[in-house]
Parts: sequence; structure tokens; C-alpha cells
Amino acid sequence: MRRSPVIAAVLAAFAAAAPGAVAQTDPAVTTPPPAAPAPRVETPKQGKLYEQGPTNRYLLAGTWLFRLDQAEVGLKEGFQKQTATTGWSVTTVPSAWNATDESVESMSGTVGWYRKDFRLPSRSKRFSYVIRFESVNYRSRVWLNGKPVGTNRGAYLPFEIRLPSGLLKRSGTNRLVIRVDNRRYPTDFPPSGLSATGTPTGGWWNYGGILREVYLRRIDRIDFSTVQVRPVLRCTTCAADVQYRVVLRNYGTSAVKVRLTSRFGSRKVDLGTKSIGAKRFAAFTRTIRVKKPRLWSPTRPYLYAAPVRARIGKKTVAGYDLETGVRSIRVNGAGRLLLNGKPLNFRGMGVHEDHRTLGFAIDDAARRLMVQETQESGATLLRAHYPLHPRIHELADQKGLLIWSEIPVYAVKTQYLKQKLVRELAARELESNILTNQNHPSVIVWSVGNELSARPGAVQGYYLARAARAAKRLDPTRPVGYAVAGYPAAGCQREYDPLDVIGVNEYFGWYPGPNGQIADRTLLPEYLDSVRACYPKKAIVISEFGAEANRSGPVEEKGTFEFQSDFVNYHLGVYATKPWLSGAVYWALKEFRVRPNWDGGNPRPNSPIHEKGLITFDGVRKPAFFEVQRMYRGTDQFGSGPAR
Ligand code: GCB
Repeated sequence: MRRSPVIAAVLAAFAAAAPGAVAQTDPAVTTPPPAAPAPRVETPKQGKLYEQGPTNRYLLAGTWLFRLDQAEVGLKEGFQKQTATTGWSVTTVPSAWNATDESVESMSGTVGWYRKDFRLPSRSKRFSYVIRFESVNYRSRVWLNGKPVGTNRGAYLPFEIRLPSGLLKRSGTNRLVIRVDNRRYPTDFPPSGLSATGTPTGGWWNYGGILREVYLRRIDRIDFSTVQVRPVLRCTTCAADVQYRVVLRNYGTSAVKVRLTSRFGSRKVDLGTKSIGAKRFAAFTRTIRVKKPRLWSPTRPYLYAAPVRARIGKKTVAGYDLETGVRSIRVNGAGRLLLNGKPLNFRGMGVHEDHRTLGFAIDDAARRLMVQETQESGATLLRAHYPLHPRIHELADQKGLLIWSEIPVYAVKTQYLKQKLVRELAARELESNILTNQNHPSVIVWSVGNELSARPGAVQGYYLARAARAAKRLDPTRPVGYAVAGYPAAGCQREYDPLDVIGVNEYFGWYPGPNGQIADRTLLPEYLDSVRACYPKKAIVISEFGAEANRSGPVEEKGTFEFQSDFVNYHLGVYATKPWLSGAVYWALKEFRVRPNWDGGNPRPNSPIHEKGLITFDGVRKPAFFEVQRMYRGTDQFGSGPAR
């Protein structure tokens, strides 16, 4: 069988990392590594950085150890070397090991090792334990007490690994080791690439590490495998049907009878009783009707608590907390997004979870600030190129921000998207995002990617059709979207038929675009009309517009604050003349690290910082922030007319 060079490279990389690979000597270690820090064994405490999810979560915080891989060695030998007691330094998790390293090497990626020694919170044999990683960039291999227990690839979505009973030390010290490899391939999400001059490309910095928190989950026989509480609202004056679907898993060694209950606000919901065999799953479903629901909207983000509890006899053995909201989001026959029956014309902000000193391992303060600054700008929607941290989803639910939820299928080249494996992995990302984030009323669109080729062709068409179908099957209540590079030469594309929402990334008057087709901003109104004419039945939103700014100067000069202010005024002014538009998102709220040699269209760039942000990396608001704020606040974003 002939393999493509990339798949072969991927396989070769895996082979090189496979346990038992031929050991090589490690020439890199010539000086003795620093002395090992005093071992600190901690018993994790109950705690969580976000509310929604299973109870009995223990934060694996406190002291972790970290070391960069010392050399490219076979995994077995590498593992022994890296887990020896010397050479580690103390760190905390979340952590991006290259948070402030702006070198080409840092962007290219490497291998780092994390270690955590801990005791179990309880010795009882009744409990099983699972480790939950919220986001590790990019490939992970996990060992418990020296034995491999699992692998994962891809950041921004959680993965869980069950810790086998036979390996766990119930009363002694357990050692968790994670090898994180953030070297990426053109088949990854986002993909790696090289510019003509050999520097890494990419849309944001390649921070390596355990970027979001890690939990130890304690399970008393029963665990939640899926929890879906889905309010369906057919019209704004209709009753809501709330569909519960909960799948439980019995980790125990004998069958148990489980009673499942919930609430919806103050109303009790009985999900029934089932006997679940050892190691088996059982699904509980029930739909309740809420006669006069209070609706969730950005102006009144009303939430219903819907905690789920599982009992064996009188004992509550498992709990899952969640809050959700009743609202409808759909695209009508006239190609308009409707929220609770009213035409949406949101104004939003694109964001990255980036921070000057923490990189992508941001803390709660940074997340709160992101939401606060977004709301102060007058925006009512957040968009990122990847699923946001669960805490941001919760803040959005509580404070009334909408979310355009996207998977990092970002500018993947057609030659790679053509590979079945790549499309399957993309489908898995989508599925995981929907299952992870579906209970948040803030999420209004599942976006299946960003800027694949502007001329989609059969390969992309196939991907979009499959992705849209999969999203609809998993969640028929939300529209499916995708963000395209906005070029007039692209014309109308049949391949976008399966989508409900088309996002247009438009940089008219900023980038020249191929053959200078977007250099002249005055061509924007006509271009937008042409997009509308292509897709009269789809909702159309501007998913990006923006201009870099890092200094004061003439209004005609790209890169000045004056240019940026004028740019946002012009673009928002044009959008205001398009009554069919369903929304517009400025790119981006705040500056972030993008890649070495970034210029972003600015004649005087400040690489690697992306400077289209309305707020500097260090938190200072540029003049355009206030222009946007004035115009966003002056826009009727939620249709003041009657519901349709
Ligand atoms: C885009 C990308 C975004 C970039 C932006 C830019 O179209 O989707 O990730 O940051 O352009 O500034 O060029």
C-alpha cells in the first residue's frame, strides 16, 4: 500500500515513540542534572474550577514536576530517563512550558514531561479513579506507577483515563507521569506548516504543556458517561420540552440497582430505576414539559438548575451538576438567525485564551477579564478557533454572552483533508465538542472549521457534508456553521449547501488578498451583496474583520490607531446597511502571540504579537475599542420587533 508522505511521517513518529522501540544512547546528557527537589506527596483536595460536571472531583493542583525531554530517545529508555529522580524542576499545573519563549524552536514544539506524586483521597476499595485532563497540547502519553495507562491527541477538549485498580496504590504514593509532545503535523488541528523561509506557520502560538487543569475523579461504582439536558422550544409562546438523556456506567464488580433523579428548576424529575450489570452501561431518558418557561437570552440570561443524582438504595453515589437555559436558535426561510424567534444581529469578539506570562495556561482571573472586557465593548458573542475552557462557557451562560463554538479544523490543506484519517479525527473533535458543551445555552452555533481552501471542491464538500450531518444527528437544535475566507473570486459554492450559517472572514481594505481583490475597501458592500445572492437561505455573519494597530500616526497609514479606528467605523457602517446580516465579530478583542515573523499586514509589525486586538496584550484599550463600543452599543442586536 502506498502511503502519503505525511501519514508515513505520522506513523514513523508513533513508531519512534512506541514502547519497546530500540533504545539509543543519549548523547545530550554530558553534565549531571540538578539535584531532585524534595519529593512532595500530596493528597488532592476536592475542588473544581468550574461547576458543571460530576461531583467528587479532586484538583490535581499543588506541586508538579517538569522537565524538558533531554534528547530524542526511544520511548522506553526516554521514560526511564525522564522518570529518574533527578533533573526535575518544580512547577504548577496548568502550565505552558514555553509561555514566554518567542523563539522559532518554541513555536516548532518539543517534548516535555510532567510528574505528580499523590495519595488517594480514600483507601476504600469501593472507589475507582479516573484522571481527567481538560486540555493538553498536543500528544499525550500517560503512565501510572510506571505502567502506560493511556494516550490522547489534540488540545482544547477533555479526555479521561481510568486508573486500573491493579496499578493503584490505595495507601502508598502514586506516581503519574505524562509525556507531552507538541511537535505537530500538517494533519493536526491546528496543522503545522512552514513558510517559504522555513519558519513555522500557524494562527496562534504553539504553547506546549498541560494547558488546563487536571482532576482526579473518585467514583463510587456509578459514573456519568453522558449527561444531556436539552430544552426544545418550538415557538416563543410554546411550552418547552426538556429532553433528558443520561448514560450511566457501572464501574463496580457486581450488578446494582440505580435510581436516577433530577430537577428542572424547582420541579422534580424522576428518571427511573434500572439494574446495571457489572462493567455495563445503561441509558435513562425522559422528556418533561415546562408549560411557561422563562427564556434565556443575553438580555435576561435565566438559568434552570438541573442537577442529576444517582442512588443505590438510600445512598447517593454519584452526582452531576448542571444549569441550562430554555431558548431557541434557528435559521428561518429568509436566511436569518433567530434567537427566541427574533432576528439576531449580534456584535461579537474573537478571542484567544492567551496571556503575556501564562501563555494558554490562563487562570480564572484572565477568564473573568475576557468576559468582562467583551461585555464592556458592547459585544454579546464570543468566538474562538477552538472550544473554550468550560468556565468561560459557564460565565457566558450566567452573564448572557453567546458563543460561536468552533473546532480547530483551521486552514487544513486540502491534500491532508483528503486523507480519511484526518477527516475521521476532525469528526471526532466535533463530536467531542458537542458532547462536552451541549448543555450550555450560550452556544448558538457548532462551527466545523475555519478557512479551509476558499475553493472547496469535492474533498472539502465531503468533509462539510459529513460534519454537518454528524452535528445535526448529535444535536438537532443548533445551526451548523463554518468560517470562510472572504474573497470575491471564490464565487458561489454548492459545497456550502449543508451549512446553516456561513461566517465570512473579511479583511477588505486591510490585506490585498490574491490578485489584490480585497485591497479596496469600497468593494465591500458589493461583495457582501454577492455573498447574500449566493446563499439567500443561509444566515450570514461576518466571523472576522480587523486591522493591526500599535502606534499613533496618519489615518491613511496601516498599523496606526487612527487607521484602525477608521477601519472599524467603515466596516461596521457597511454592516449597518445590510439588514439581512445576522451578526459581526471583530478579530480580536485582545492581542495574542501568533508566530515568529508575523506581520499581519502591518508595515511596522511587532512579531510575534498579533496586534489587531482592540486591547493590548497588557490590557490597555486602544482608541478603536471605544469606536467599536459606541457602534456595538448603538446596534439593535436582538431585534426589537415582534417574534417571528
Ligand atoms: C484569519 C484567521 C485568524 C487570523 C486573521 C489575521 O482569517 O482566521 O486566525 O488571526 O485572519 O489576522 O490574519
